[in-house]
Amino acid sequence: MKKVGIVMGSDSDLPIVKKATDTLTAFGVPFEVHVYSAHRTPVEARDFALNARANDVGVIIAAAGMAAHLAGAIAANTTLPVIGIPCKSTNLDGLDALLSTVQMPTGIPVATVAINGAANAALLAIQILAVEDKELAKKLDDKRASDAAKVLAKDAEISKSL
Ligand code: RP5
Repeated sequence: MKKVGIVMGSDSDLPIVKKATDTLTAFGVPFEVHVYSAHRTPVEARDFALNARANDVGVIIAAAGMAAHLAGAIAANTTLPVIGIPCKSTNLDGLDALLSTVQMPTGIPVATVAINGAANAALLAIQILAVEDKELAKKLDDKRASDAAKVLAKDAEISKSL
């Protein structure tokens, strides 16, 4: 199976990114994690993107806050699918990162998840890998079924109590 390559702009993003690594671990999907910044370490971020396909990466997740150029900068240097996680920071509640991640110019797409949406970023990465992997697709179906069962259990509980 191909790996998911995860890049975050700062180690301060790790508490958010952890939800992605936990999700990938739960699905048994291999990943590698790096701290590379589009602004502070542009050369390393670029090299990671340029070499990702050769390094057996199938999908990239890029997480960054503030003027979060990271996912776009990575996407500029690879044709692997790139999923951007806009991270919430103190001043603008993540709106800054959301807009700079989602508003990519035509030709360089970034699949942007919600602010701090790291679990969904991992699930989307898994869904991309599952296009060619029936076993992984089955795990996704099982998770959907188990999530639905939890909601229906809550529905039954609430209906009974009110
Ligand atoms: C971004 O700036 C990082 O992704 C992080 O979300 C934000 C702040 O970084 P630190 O100053 O905490 O290292 O590049």
